[in-house]
Amino acid sequence: LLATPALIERVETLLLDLPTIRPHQLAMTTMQGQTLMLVRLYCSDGTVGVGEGTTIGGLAYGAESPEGMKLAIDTYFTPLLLGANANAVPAIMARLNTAIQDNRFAKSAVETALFDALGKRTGLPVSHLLGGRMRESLPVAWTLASGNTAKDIDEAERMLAQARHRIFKLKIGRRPVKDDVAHVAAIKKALGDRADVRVDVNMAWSPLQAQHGLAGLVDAGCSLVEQPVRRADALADLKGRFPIALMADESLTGPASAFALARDCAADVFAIKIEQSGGLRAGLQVAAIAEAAGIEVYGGTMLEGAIGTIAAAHVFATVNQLQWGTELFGPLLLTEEILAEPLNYSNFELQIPQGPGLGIVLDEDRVQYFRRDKTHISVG
Ligand code: MUC
Ligand code: MG
Repeated sequence: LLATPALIERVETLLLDLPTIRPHQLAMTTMQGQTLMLVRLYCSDGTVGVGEGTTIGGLAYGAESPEGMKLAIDTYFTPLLLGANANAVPAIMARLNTAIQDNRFAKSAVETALFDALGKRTGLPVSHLLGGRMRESLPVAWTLASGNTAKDIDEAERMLAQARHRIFKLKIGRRPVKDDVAHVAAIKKALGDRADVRVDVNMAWSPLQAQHGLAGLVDAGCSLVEQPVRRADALADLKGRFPIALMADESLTGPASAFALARDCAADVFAIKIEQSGGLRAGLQVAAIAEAAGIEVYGGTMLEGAIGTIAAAHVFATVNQLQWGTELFGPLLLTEEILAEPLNYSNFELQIPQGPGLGIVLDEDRVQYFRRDKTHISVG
């Protein structure tokens, strides 16, 4: 089956704009919607692979934006992809990594599309192409980020009642530290042992603020704090000083940074994200470094839509231990469905699809409807 090359004949990129169910407030921005950059690879055997790139608040989170990814793929990735043998995923990624610096989110989208096509070609789910599954479903956290304590408690109660989530990540770092700590304490008090409460500071605290913040979070009953400070050396200074798990997110930009963080004992937990790692296999390399270093693992999100979420789910299906579960809730933050059949979130978990490739089918009419450029609208 794979003896005959499947050549990449066409590369298509498009931007989809989708509203969020409510404003999503983080330390650095408030999101009202999400933009998905989709890439489709059309191969000579008739298979088509799809991948997705997202960011948070345009350029608010990092150096890539959906528009920038589209431009990079159209201008610089496409000439390297056209005519390449789509079966040789590692060779294509090596070629991209040699010719193109950084652009990790765009590379993750392209590698997702390559694996989706390879899976469709071979009849195997992406998780099987990556070595096989440890689990068939993933625990999924929900992010409380309405900006209002009472609203967040109501939202958490609804999630618990629906058996959708019992792990809650609170976005803090925008207000004074003591107000943030009071917000976390109020939510944890309301939810008690029914829920695990964690926070993400998105680098907003200085090292000194973090000393106060972590002490307060311990008293509030919070189990984990994600990236409270910007610098990796400041993370390392905090580690082990408070009885709360310290998780690296923004500091983790792929295997080399994972190695440095592990060497410097800078985190208890790694938030592994396929986009931030530079792809699916790079994400697995980060997981391998974590395992070797005795660092625990969490399946992170860049608030991807269904495609990026399921690509990450296939990766997290294969990691040995996933001590902190995942936060693969991205599609649930969007008002609009772009799949023919929605993802299955039930019993606090996301079921990993069984079909070939990513195992999902796009609703093409809806994809076309939400396209930013609307080139599908024919006049007359
Ligand atoms: C981040 O910083 O982890 C994940 C969940 C969420 O609400 O935002 C993201 C990004
Ligand atoms: Mg984070």
